[in-house]
Amino acid sequence: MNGNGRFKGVNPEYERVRTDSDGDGLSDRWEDYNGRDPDDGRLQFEFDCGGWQTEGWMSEGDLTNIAGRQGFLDFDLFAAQASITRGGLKLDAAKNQGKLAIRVRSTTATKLSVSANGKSLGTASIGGDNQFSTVEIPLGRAWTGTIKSLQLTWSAPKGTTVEIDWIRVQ
Ligand SMILES: [Ca+2]
Ligand SMILES: [Ca+2]
Repeated sequence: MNGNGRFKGVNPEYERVRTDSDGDGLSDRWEDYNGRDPDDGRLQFEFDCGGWQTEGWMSEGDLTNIAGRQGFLDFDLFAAQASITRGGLKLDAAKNQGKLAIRVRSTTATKLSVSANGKSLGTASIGGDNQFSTVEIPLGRAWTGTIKSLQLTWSAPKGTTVEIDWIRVQ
């Protein structure tokens, strides 16, 4: 009863036991249902799947629920600093070269710090005009081997609303 039977659901409980051939944290079945490539090994989060809307991202305290409208994550900061994390990855860094790009907006000027496997990758500034823009973090020397986890830490005044459209390597 591992969710590979007659149901096409994307229940998170199924995702724990389904095979993820390319290590992007999304099962082969999920990727098939949602038009992704289960063999590309690419880091890609779009948040456009209603059945598993956060695509495995979790809040790490001091945030509201992160599931936003279809196609987005959004949350309010309960403190001046809070994080969202994505574990369960087995991404080959060599297949994901370039920049980590995040399309995001914020109601107040926000500093974003990004870590992978607990090591800092870099920071970016998001304007406080609540307009979507794409911030890019070059993937330097800390981005190597197998990427198992990502952490995005947001620093902004308490009450700031952040909305993420997508996260990709490009
Ligand atoms: Ca996958
Ligand atoms: Ca994939």
